[in-house]
Amino acid sequence: MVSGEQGAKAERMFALMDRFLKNDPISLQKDILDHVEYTVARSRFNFDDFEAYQALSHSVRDRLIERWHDTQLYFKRKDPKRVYFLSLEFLMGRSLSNSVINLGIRDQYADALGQLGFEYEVVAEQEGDAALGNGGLARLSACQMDSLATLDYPAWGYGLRYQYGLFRQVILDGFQHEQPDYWLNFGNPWEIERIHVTYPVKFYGTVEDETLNGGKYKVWIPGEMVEAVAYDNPIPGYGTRNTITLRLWAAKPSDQYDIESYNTGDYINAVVNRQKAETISSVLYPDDRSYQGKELRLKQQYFFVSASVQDIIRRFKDAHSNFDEFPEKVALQLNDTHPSLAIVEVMRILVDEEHLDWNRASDIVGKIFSFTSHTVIAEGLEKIPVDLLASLLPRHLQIIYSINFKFVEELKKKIGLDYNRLSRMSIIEEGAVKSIRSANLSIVCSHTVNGVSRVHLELLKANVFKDFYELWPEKFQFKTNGVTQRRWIVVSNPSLSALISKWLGTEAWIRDVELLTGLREYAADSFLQHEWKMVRKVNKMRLAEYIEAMSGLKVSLDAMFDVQIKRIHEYKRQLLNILGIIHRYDCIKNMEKSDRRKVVPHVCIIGGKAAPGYEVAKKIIKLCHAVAEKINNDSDVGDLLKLVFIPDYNVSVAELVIPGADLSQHLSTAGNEASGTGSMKFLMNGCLLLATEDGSTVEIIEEIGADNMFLFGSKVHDVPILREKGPDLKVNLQFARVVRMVRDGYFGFKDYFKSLCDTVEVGNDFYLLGSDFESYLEAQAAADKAFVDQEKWTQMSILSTAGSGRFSSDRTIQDYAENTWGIEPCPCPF
Ligand code: T68
Repeated sequence: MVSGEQGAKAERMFALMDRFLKNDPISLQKDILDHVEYTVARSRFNFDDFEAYQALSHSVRDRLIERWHDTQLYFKRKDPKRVYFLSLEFLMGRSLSNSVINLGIRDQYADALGQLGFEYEVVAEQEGDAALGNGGLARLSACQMDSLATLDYPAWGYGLRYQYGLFRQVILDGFQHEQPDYWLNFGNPWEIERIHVTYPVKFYGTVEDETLNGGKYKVWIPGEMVEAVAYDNPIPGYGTRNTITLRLWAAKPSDQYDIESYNTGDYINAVVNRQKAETISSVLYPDDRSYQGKELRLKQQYFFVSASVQDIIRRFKDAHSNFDEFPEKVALQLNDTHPSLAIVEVMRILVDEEHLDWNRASDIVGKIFSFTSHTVIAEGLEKIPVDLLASLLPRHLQIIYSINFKFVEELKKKIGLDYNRLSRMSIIEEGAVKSIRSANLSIVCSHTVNGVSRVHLELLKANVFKDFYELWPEKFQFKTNGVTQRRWIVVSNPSLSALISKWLGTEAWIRDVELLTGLREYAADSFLQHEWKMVRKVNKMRLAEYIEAMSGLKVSLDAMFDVQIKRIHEYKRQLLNILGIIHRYDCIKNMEKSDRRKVVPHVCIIGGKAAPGYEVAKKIIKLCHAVAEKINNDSDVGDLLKLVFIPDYNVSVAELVIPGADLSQHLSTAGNEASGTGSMKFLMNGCLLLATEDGSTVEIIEEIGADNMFLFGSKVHDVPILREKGPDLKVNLQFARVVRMVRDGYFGFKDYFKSLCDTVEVGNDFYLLGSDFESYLEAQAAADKAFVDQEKWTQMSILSTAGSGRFSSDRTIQDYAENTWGIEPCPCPF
């Protein structure tokens, strides 16, 4: 109820406000100049591109905040069931262009800047990437946030605000070096620091018993306390007022603790120690497939889930007093096992702090959590050493033991005393290092377990989660990944976007991407083909300019731009690509000069980061440079073959490279890539795929048709058989020859590459490069043949875009919302 005085105050405030910020050219120009003067503190008569970016982004931020406030207020009023998406990684990339497109004011801003003498593209280029993640998993989280906002779902993202994002890759003499990414150096206009939204997070200490009102409870007396401070990043939806929150937590020293140490007289050391709290959110772990059992990593995981869970429970309690309603209001999504301690934290708060009895708490937990796995291999599953947990989170270890005890007791009733199976399914792994199996904890306590493609789910059911699948088949589902067409077509490829809208006669596909299928009927239309080719050519030109600026290498636009960009991994087989390039080079060298005219020229582009401790991956990067050095300087070859390594691959580099690619390669050994999302971005941009039948590619084939792709290699079910069969005596001679060239030092660094060559020798070739080589070369030849017929190629390119609609994160998110989280859209009215 608003009192008379409050009402009058509200009236006054309203009168003072201009209601909504205006988007006409003069208002925007004034706004930008005001920010130049008052926010950036530069003269409005003298500011550079970077300062223009700062002012522009603050002006956009103001508009985001308006919508964000309205959305949050509306959610509060409506109190719908919300989904909370917990992820240790978000790879957001740049925010400016995405925001102005989603707000529908890109052109207005471009005009306003133009009037002030600045070029929008140049100004937008000033922004650095927010790289708070490693690879596919992290970029998927970012795409899903965009879809959650666009589809009006009442959602929150929760993560960590690392001060250092994913390392910058610098190449010196062909070797990868890592440099810290202190991304907050120049400020970050896309976040809002919420100094009053803080939670204490406890670590170490002891657990004691307490009796209260006749009940017996556990009390955790912490040995260390850290403060979690919220940083909110507004995420605007497209074509809607809804703007949701990505809340990232930063660690700060806590004021509630340590009074004692100040009294010891060692003031300086006490302050220095206090400051150490900040290390928790200081740096992102750069490994994307392995766990290391490190204390800092565990601290990060717990820190972020504890703050998030406290925040979620606080929000629930603001409007409700009975926890039985919790599952009607809250869905918690675990993005891989990294946030799995959230399960234990909810149990701890419900039982120890809210004093619910165990069964009731456990029933609530079982209804709210869902878990998505992103891995296929058993070695990729996270394990937390029990000793580490016992010291860092003593109460959580007790809770896990209790969960496990009850689970195993139930299990015995169902499966009897099959000790092998019981021990495989136990949350606790007994062994040299006794550990908690995070995946088992997540499966036992979630109502749904999702895979990220159909093949992935099949693999989970057959291998790593087999025992659980047999116990609870209904828990297991899959939601094939998708990517957002807003960023991956509209932002990164504006001319293709305009062309699509022109031919479809509508921009509705930006929200309803299935409409892209409408392009199919024009795929053979020569006018569309002509325009399509022009757009692609301009994008290739942009990429060629980038390559030249970066490496000095001039590349021919008539060549096929043949791209493989992704994290460097043995299973992703960049080595297969490089060996294929060596083969191509070798063929050209050994050809009659007159035959060279028939060769389809290739510009091979490889980019990606290797985890700092991953030696084999680093050698692959060096080999790529060594081969490039030889080929690019060989006058026999000229424009027929060039090899470029694009350093420091990240989201904004991808936005530039993908629209300019003719062919993109996805070479994982079948059964190793849970889904793969890069291929979807290429597809949307009309790039043809050369791929193994792995992960989501199997579903892509269904949409695009195998005829419009270049498929090769062993299939998922062949791989175990091939591995079992052992060394193939009929080694492919061409393969043996190219490996031998590397081994013999044809590209230099003979000793250095020896161990890399060993990884693909007969009997040692775990990722089956040798077995797949012949069929890889055939697929390459098929791609070359298709490229010669540009009309046909363009038709295939149009059909690729037309068939890409199923791979939008909008579809994935809608499926999650309806079938996993049970939430509904909550569109904020204008
Ligand atoms: C990727 N996983 C999958 N993991 O490899 C890819 N892991 O097939 C899939 O498309 C994508 O997830 C989205 O589902 C990752 O990216 C990690 O980044 C990671 C990070 C830390 C620890 C383990």
